[in-house]
Amino acid sequence: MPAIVLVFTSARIRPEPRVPLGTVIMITVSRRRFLQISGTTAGLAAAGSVAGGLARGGAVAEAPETGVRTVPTYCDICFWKCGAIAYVRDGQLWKIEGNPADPLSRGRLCPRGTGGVGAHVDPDRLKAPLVRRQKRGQEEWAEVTWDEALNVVAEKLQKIKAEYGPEAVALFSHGIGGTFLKHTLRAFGTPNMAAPSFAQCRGPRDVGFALTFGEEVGSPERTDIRNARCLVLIGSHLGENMHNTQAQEFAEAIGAGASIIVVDPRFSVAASKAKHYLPIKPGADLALLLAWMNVLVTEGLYDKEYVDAHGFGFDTFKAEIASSTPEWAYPETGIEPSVIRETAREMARHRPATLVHPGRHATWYGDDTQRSRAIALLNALLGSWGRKGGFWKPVQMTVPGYPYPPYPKPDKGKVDNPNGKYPFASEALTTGIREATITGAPYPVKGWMVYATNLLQAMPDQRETIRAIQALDLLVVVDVIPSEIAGWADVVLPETTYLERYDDLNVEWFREPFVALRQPVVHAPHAQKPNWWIARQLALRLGLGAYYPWTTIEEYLDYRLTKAGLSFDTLKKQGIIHGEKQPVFFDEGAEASFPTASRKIDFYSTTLREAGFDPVPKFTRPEPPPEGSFRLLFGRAPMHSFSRTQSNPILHDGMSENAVWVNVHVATRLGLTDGAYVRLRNQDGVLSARIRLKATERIRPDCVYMVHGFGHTSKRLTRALGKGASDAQLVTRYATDPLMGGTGMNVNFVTLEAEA
Ligand SMILES: Nc1nc2c(c(=O)[nH]1)N[C@H]1C(S)=C(S)[C@@H](COP(=O)(O)OP(=O)(O)OC[C@H]3O[C@@H](n4cnc5c(=O)[nH]c(N)nc54)[C@H](O)[C@@H]3O)O[C@H]1N2
Ligand SMILES: Nc1nc2c(c(=O)[nH]1)N[C@H]1C(S)=C(S)[C@@H](COP(=O)(O)OP(=O)(O)OC[C@H]3O[C@@H](n4cnc5c(=O)[nH]c(N)nc54)[C@H](O)[C@@H]3O)O[C@H]1N2
Ligand code: SF4
Ligand SMILES: [Mo]
Repeated sequence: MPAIVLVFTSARIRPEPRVPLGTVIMITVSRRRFLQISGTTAGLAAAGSVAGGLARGGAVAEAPETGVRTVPTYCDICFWKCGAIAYVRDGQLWKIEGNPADPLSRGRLCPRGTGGVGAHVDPDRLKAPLVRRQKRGQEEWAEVTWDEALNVVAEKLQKIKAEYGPEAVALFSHGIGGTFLKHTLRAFGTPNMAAPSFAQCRGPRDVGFALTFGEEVGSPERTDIRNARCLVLIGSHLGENMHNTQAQEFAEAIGAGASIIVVDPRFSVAASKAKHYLPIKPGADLALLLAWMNVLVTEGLYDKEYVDAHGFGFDTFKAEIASSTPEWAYPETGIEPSVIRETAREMARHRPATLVHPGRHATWYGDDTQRSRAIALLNALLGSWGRKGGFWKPVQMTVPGYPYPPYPKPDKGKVDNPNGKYPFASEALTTGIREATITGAPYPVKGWMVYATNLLQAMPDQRETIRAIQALDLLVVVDVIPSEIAGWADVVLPETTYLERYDDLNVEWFREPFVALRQPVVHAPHAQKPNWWIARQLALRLGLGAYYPWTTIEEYLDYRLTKAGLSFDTLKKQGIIHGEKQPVFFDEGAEASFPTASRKIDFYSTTLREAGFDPVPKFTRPEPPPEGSFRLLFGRAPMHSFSRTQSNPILHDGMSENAVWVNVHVATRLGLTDGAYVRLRNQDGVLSARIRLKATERIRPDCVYMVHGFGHTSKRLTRALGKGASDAQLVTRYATDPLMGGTGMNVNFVTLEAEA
């Protein structure tokens, strides 16, 4: 392995030979293959087989299925949608592998995708529809039939509509499975639907890039990681953040000798692969970005030709960043001026194949859109947008939608962002709907339908979420397991897992166009039903049958594919159909268009100026933790997705609890020992569940870190209950981004208490 140069500045951090908790599968084999993405958990997966083959549960009694069959589909353990091939042996789900024909998985799944078998066999799964029998939140229900459950929901929705109008019903949903419920609720007449993937995740990034280049980064991100010669990761902890394609391309870039620069207060897995590691003071990234740009401009290292051809307002931008020198940034960031200069020059050396990764979970400090805009501007200076090794332009196949009658036009506008308070909120705000539910303004919200999002773990300030729930007339949760949000529901509807259902087509925006199919591999083991069936049955009961001219989803899918000139049968066999390659880089003939106000790359944004915001990003120092407190940071582990996989028996075995990372010198000073249980108390007095302490040199002394998604409190999640602590519980404070309403959640401070 080539030498890895580690740059340590103010923080006393040293790399640790030990692999961090939760990264057991990150085996350092070689530079090329350090990320063991493929079949590492196949042995575990094989152990998970239970009854549930497609041969069971049919109307006609069939002979038991024998032999092995394979079914192509796409994964849903996270939202990346990797193409997979599921194996069924003697009627039982056996294992899942990557589909080699799929550009997202490229034949390999991440550990979570491989562990998808566990979602099917999880004994804690919701099995039948439930109707609440006790006070909200007590998790006491009666099992009912689908007819009874859907009738209750339809009746209550009609009552809310009659009293307050259809807009008083809101839908929270995450992922492609929400498509048909959205359709039903649009037909019902509400415009209010939101996902945490905007205001709690990528919203500021997409808005920041759109304000600069006129286009969003999107998902999957349009990042050409595999061709990057220099890759800059600012917080993006690829390798722990297991978005499969990106993790694979990251390994490929390292294998090809790309220069890696990692900026993170914590020595992440990605940092261990870096040529330069910058342990930044949390929240100071914008200062670093401005200083980097200052160096590129003052030393004349930026792509002048590209900026001249495509840039708008460069001279004003240059004047604005003139004072943001590395010396100015040093006390803010803790990164020495020489290091800032050296890394800026490194980026310039490899341009335009230098990719400053835009990140994904960008809701950190409340100034996130401006920080993301600075990342966009740095890429613009390096000329990487539209260039190989930078950002490609996504392409997509044309697959027409199903022709439905037009939706009714709601009388009232969307409830989440009254009077355009957040002028650049390009998608709906979950927190805005929550606020309207609590206050009744601008108008009352009385019903929530929640699909595949655990709002109690995903939204900041659980107390506010519970307050909003208490103000509702109806809370319906569609989930696969008894999640925390299901625990508060009036009606719980059990969905089939992704391995037991069709979903809508994935007509992907990617560097090559393709369409992928999710299809049933095995039968649902109990009374669970797929989302399309639930959405359709609900529509029928709401008198909206005209919006469901098809009776089965096969009819719907066949119609769409036929219209596109594609064969449903072929797609069922292959799981994927490729479209024709198209140019995705400017040099190859992709159009260099920038749909901003100036039709160019906005170095200076008149759009922002007119809305009363800084036209060129400016740094504001984040509030430091009070003496004796630490900033709470959080992130991902390769074995888990958010709060959705901790009860999955296979993934639970891979990592059963999280730990809190604390700088070893801090731990020693506080008399806390590695591996012992502690509790965290936040600035508002909220005390966490007990969590193991990981005393390490791999984190700055001013912050602590934990993996998100643990600390479940739902009584019915028997395997996950009481294991580890929840960052979400401690996020009682958030800083709202004034541009687009994103909720910066890295603004909570905690103290540590030894567990007796
Ligand atoms: N295994 C797995 N992979 C996933 C997911 C999952 O649930 N599980 N979820 C997917 C989704 S939807 C998303 S959005 C992404 C999220 O993944 P990313 O976008 O990569 O992650 P973030 O949560 O923004 O960043 C976490 C990292 O930022 C560092 N950090 C914290 N504060 C700061 C700071 O002030 N400055 C800097 N420079 N770094 C900081 C933390 O130490 C940590 O290493 O992961 C995706 N991939
Ligand atoms: N404190 C804190 N908050 C965060 C984050 C964080 O790191 N820390 N991360 C943020 C980010 S980046 C994002 S993208 C969001 C993610 O937020 P969410 O999308 O809400 O993520 P999960 O918490 O995993 O909740 C998913 C829910 O869907 C259920 N589910 C899984 N599969 C299915 C299915 O097939 N059908 C149905 N009906 N339900 C299913 C799961 O059981 C679970 O209850 O959270 C954000 N909020
Ligand atoms: S990244 Fe992993 S969990 Fe997500 S879709 Fe792909 S294989 Fe599944
Ligand atoms: Mo996310």
